[in-house]
Amino acid sequence: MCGIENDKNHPNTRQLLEGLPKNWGKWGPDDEVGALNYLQQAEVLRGVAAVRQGKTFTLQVQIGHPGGDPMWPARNPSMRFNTLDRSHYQAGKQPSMTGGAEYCDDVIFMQLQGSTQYDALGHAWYDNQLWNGYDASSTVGGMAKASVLPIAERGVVGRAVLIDMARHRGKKYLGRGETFNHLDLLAAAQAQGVAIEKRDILIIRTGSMGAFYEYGKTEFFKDLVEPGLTYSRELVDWFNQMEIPNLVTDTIANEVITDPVSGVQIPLHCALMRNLGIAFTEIVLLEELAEDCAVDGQWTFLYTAAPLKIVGGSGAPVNPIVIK
Ligand code: UVW
Repeated sequence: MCGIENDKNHPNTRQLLEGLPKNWGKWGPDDEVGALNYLQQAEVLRGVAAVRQGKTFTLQVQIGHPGGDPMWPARNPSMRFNTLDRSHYQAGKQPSMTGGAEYCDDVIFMQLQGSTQYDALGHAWYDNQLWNGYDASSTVGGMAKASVLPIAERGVVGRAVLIDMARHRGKKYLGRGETFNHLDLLAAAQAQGVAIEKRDILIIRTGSMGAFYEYGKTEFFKDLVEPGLTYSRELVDWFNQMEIPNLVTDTIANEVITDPVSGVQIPLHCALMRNLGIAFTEIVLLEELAEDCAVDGQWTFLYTAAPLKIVGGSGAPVNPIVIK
């Protein structure tokens, strides 16, 4: 990820977020899934009740797409290699199984934030403390606290609402660095004829991932400043009051990385993930789902996601499925 030198003209993250709500301790001193605790049986049933047509959509981008993966260029691209295929049998390096069966195998080396993924709640922090107050030294050599594993063990199921900010602004894709806030989300929801309800999983489309595949990797990453949510105290309060368990977007960072007002970087990772315990899901592909919602007018559905169970992981790939 990108980063800038600390600039004395900017407040630090603690100063920026001073006095804002924190959910530390709300679900006990050992909690590692945060606001996902809001998704109890009643919320699962609310999600199930949103299913009306039986249509299904998967939201993951492809890992190893020939055009490249939509991840920060500073991170290593995914590399998948065959360790066994037909060529090994042809070259006499591998005997067929008794009876003649053959098979192929492969390995992958990838950044856990290098595709559609759940971030661990401890993925980003400031002041040496992670979600729920865990010490940042617990991240060394693998996350001992607030890793992605407890999220993966639990799974995520609930009612989700899709807010199509790009469509709301009459655009195919939001522009470079184009911002929006919770009031814009509410205006878009109203225009879509849908209400964002308390404890909804909030899915926001900017069109960014569609742009990645349309323009190609080189053009997409040229001077990239992602569009997205921007920090304000009111926005953080709104997420807290709405008890949003999970923020899902089609951008790499789920927010405009550098707050245009304060200059502080990733303030929403800090205010929403670290302090409120809201799970972050990034790099989802929403083009097909959004098109379908625009046609049938159904913007809410059952959302299910099970990130991979990676011990100590700061994140894990996931292929969310929604059912309308
Ligand atoms: C950071 O913001 C640090 O990473 P990501 O966008 O993958 O959450």
